[in-house]
Amino acid sequence: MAGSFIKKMKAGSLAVMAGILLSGAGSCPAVPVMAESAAADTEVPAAVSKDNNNSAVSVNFKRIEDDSNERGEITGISGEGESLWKYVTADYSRTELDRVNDIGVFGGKYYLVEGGTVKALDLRDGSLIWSNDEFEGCAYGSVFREDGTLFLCGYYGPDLFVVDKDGNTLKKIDSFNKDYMWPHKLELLGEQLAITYSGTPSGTEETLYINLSDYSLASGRISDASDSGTEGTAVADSAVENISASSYLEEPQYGLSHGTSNLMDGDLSTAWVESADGSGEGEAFTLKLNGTYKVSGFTIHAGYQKNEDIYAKNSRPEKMTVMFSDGTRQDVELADINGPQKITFGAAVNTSSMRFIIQSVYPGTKYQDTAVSEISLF
Ligand SMILES: [Ca+2]
Repeated sequence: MAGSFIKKMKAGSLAVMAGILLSGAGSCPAVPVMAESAAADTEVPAAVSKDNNNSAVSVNFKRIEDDSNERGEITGISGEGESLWKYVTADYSRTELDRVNDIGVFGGKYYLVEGGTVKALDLRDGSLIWSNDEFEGCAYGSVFREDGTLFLCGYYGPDLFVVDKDGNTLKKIDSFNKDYMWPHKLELLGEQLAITYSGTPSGTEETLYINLSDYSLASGRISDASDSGTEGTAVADSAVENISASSYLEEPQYGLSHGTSNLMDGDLSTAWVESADGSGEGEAFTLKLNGTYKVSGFTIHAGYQKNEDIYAKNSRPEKMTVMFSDGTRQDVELADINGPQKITFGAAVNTSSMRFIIQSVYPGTKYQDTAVSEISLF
């Protein structure tokens, strides 16, 4: 496929090809969009202490910015609307992330983050009860557990910071999965914590689930009665919404484009062909589903299966890693056969996307390019 005159093209250089949205990791914006991510901000003006001694104290958080600096002004307000106290943070040089983050009121304390330090103020008089400088992040997601434990995520990390009601660090995890960036929303779901990321392999918002017993990455959400949607429904190929890829080969002199639409067109004479230098190790394509489905495995026609000759001349994937939307992965090894092969996972996975990453190849006799003619999910 790849003669010296053949133009190779990175998928990321094209916006749209053949109606397939390209949403690989390369499309992440250099400067993240922060709009609507500071969910905690909206809660504070109405926040009311759960402490009986201060049942009517609420807190107002105001961010004050000038050209180069920002600071926070926090005011405690009585039930009669009278200002009880004021706490003013230090001045911080402005960055693309807010340096002062308002967390909210819980258990007689008001919580904020300033300059990466978590602080708890006494709701009665605004005095500092404790501060913890180990977070070091900009908090765009937070949630309290009933016992006063506070969970935070930093937009640029850490992915998770856990501090108890007295200010002791319980856990800090910089990253659960290096392919998932920009966590901005936390939700407690019984024994699990859901972390929502906007920088993900699929290019769309995805959620990882953490087991709170040991802070390990779960293979998915533990289902409960409140689960809705399609989770647990067996997948069908019609659930595939779009397919993106790290690269694909164009051969304009032949009028051929080996894009991702070839992966599920039911035609063995067409194939997705990667176009990276070398044999394509590390190249990948991602199937994005229109919901969360139970996937038991896949059937693949690996290699360019137009005919025996073309199959032999091009490289075929040998070992592949399949990565799921919850960050878990399964490694599979394919046989070198010009025909279908069915791969069944050890356990079915609930997922909303699948990224197939080439780890090694059976080299082609003439071309280095690695191809896949068809893939189907079950
Ligand atoms: Ca095909």
